[in-house]
Amino acid sequence: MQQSLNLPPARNLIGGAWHPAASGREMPMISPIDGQPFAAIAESGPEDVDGAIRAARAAFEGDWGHLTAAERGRLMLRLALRIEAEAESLAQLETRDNGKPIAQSRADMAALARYFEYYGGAADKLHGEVIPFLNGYDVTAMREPHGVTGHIIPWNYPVQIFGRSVGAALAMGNATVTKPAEDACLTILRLGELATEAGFPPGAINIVTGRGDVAGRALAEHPGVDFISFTGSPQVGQAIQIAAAKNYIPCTLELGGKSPQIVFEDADLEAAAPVIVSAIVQNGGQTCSAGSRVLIQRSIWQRLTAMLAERFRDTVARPSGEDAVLGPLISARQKARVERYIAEAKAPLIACGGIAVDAPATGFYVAPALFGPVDPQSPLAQEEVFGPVLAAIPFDTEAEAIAIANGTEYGLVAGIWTRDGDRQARVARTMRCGQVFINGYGAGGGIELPFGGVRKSGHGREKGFVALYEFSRLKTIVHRFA
Ligand code: TXE
Repeated sequence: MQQSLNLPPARNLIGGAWHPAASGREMPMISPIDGQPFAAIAESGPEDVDGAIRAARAAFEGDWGHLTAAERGRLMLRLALRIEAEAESLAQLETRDNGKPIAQSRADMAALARYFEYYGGAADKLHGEVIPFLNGYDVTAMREPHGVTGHIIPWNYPVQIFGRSVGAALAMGNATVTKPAEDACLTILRLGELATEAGFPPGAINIVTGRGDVAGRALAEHPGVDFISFTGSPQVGQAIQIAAAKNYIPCTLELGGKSPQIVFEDADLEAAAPVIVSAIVQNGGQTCSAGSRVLIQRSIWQRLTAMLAERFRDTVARPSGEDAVLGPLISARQKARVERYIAEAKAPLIACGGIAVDAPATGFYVAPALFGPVDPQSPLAQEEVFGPVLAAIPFDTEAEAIAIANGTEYGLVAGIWTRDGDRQARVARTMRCGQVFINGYGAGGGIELPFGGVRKSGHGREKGFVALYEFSRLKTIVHRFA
């Protein structure tokens, strides 16, 4: 099993070479499928992070920084092809490391290749401007890279989040240091190997593994970093923003959500029901943009909850197989967290799914659960569970639906289901969040679509062309001529 997985070394990628942690320490990687250790990673400390940041700075001031935008883009396209060629072995590794069903891992690898294709193609497309000013002056505003960018990445979509943030940063010419999550990071280490094979100069892509509160913290607080991209919990996001403020640098924060889907009585329920269920079951509900609340107009409450219940009962958590849709959760800690929300739910359980008989008892499986009617102010409707748990909430009027939808501290994504075109436009504009889907739900949407939140869901936009503005800064050059 292990040989066919193509395991990366328990080392950090620093300056183009693989180094063990300076302390020599390693930490085990546990597979969520059976709860057993199957690999190891370097348990890095501040000195390893410091080495990676120095290597990135040297690359930025050296070979990498001297490439033209077109040359950077070409390297990224070459990496996209390497990823495509290795997609199946990367997907197998991801499923073992993360537990997600193999179909989801394959989709993640396709998205990863697409990120490098998209941002590789965009590397030489972001132009500056010439600004009309006084006579005798040429004024240009040009985009330039920040320098060394830090990327702190969670375990739920390791390669997609690497693709969207490191991809955009590289396109703009930054040199990068990534600290992947200790719960799932092996595919990111493999990517480091593929990037070296694709010809990236040493130091353009550095990867340092280890604990968040040690290696992650060292990266966030290091004065040698010019920009931080963070995806993870609000608590850590706040610490990242404070660290960034202390160093006077910008950051993007993507911190999850409690995203609503509002279903009005005139909606196409046959189309809505499967999408609503998959938006909370996909990746075990461990998706920042999971549709974790469904707001249902009271006149269709019985009909739609019955349709959702049927699908929940049919959904079984299983060790990955070709047709699996729900796998284990990432860790014993995450399983305990989700089970606590289920046990403490004050609302009636409408339906739950199952756990397959061949799922190892030591794995981190949780059966999906549908609750309702849920009090919109209760923890189940206010807090991010990050598991396959859907809170159904009834409403009577459009105004009430909007108030409930916007009534949490989060604001990442919203879904609206109605055939009424005026209502579609009206409600979409009132949603306090970064992305709205009408008669569909894309769980984060495509690579081309700007993505990010408001308030506790974070700030800044990644994905799409606009991310290139985040990962670069503007310099105005005023040239007086005679
Ligand atoms: O997140 P953490 P956890 C939410 C979700 C989940 C909860 C906890 O609700 O249940 O957060 O998950 C690194 N300085 N999301 O504990 O701790 C860590 O190593 C610097 C939503 O896994 O925030 C990892 O690489 N870095 C989310 C990353 O931060 C630190 C995805 C995320 O870990 C650090 C994940 C520190 N002090 C969780 N402490 C989303 N937006 O999709 C940890 N890290």
